[in-house]
Amino acid sequence: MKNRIINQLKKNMGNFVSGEALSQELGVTRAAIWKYIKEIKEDGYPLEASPRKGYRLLSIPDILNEAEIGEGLQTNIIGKDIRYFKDIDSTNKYAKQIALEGCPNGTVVVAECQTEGRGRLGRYWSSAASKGIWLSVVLRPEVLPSDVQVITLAAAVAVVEAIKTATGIGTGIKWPNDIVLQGKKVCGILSEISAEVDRINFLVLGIGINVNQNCDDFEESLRDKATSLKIFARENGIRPVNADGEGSYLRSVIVKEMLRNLERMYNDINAGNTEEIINAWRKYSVTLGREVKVSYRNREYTGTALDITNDGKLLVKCSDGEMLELQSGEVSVRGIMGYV
Ligand code: BT5
Repeated sequence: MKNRIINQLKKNMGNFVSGEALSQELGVTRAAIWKYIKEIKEDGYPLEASPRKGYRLLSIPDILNEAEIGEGLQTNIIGKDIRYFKDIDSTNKYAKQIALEGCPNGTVVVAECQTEGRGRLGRYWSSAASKGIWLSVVLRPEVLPSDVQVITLAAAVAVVEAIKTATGIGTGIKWPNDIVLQGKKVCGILSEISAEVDRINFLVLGIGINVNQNCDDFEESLRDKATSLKIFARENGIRPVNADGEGSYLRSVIVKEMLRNLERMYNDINAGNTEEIINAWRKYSVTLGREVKVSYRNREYTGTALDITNDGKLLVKCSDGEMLELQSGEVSVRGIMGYV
């Protein structure tokens, strides 16, 4: 009901809608409308209330709730069920919990703020309130556990393409799945899997995108390695599209694009078509063709990143001629010339 009221207010943006009209249109009492309006205000919608004229929505806020993401979302599986939180410890943690309880394939968990956002290997993920996209998708893919890496690569491609479409900004992928802008990280992806030997129970794709942070929204230790779309646009004189007058991007536009891209690729992967995804990944990669340093099984190697395999492994030709085939998780790869 709340979403229906929000939609009515949006349809009449800038104009008053009376409580009477809302209650008649939606078939609930005036008292119920009043209760929902109070909640909608608390959710952050800028509403003006006039005792005689009713309620007026002044602008569309940058909120990632079901009403904003769900409206015009062009998917059939991903995001049909959206769980929205103002605060949560970690969207991945919650997503794993509901996946175990049997939530539908494609359920999206999204939060304005994470108090315990996590990176890979238990590392910390900075998740400033309402400045970024902190989101997890529960998937139940019909592929073997050994093929799961391709889904993580697909998520990176989905993010790069969504950012490009929504903002015009071109980003690059650092293997396996960091999204970077001028050598700084703008997005990280954490995929966690529950599987048996020959079957995936579920996969949680956790995606963190820095959208509207200013420099001082990042902890000091991150300022030289993290950036946001807003900082990048400002530093490069880019006129923001899908943004407010302050240059803050509407995060829901990026989310919708990303979920749509992800679903397209998810369907391809289930149908066994991964070639296009791998090729797109190659196109956006900032790792391939570069000199890299690799820490692998307690040894350091220097070499050139040649390619990725069809199941997402990175091929590195070491300076002594040895070839390495690297699976994410077991290695750390650093560019020799900067952060690739
Ligand atoms: C990642 O890990 O890059 C995966 C991050 C995934 C975050 C999402 S948000 C929604 C979902 N819920 C979660 O709890 N997590 C996921 P990793 O490659 O290990 O990178 C972590 C490192 O990136 C840290 O050690 C910092 O150095 C750096 N870092 C932390 N916060 C950052 C940020 N906001 N932007 C850029 N770099 C950051």
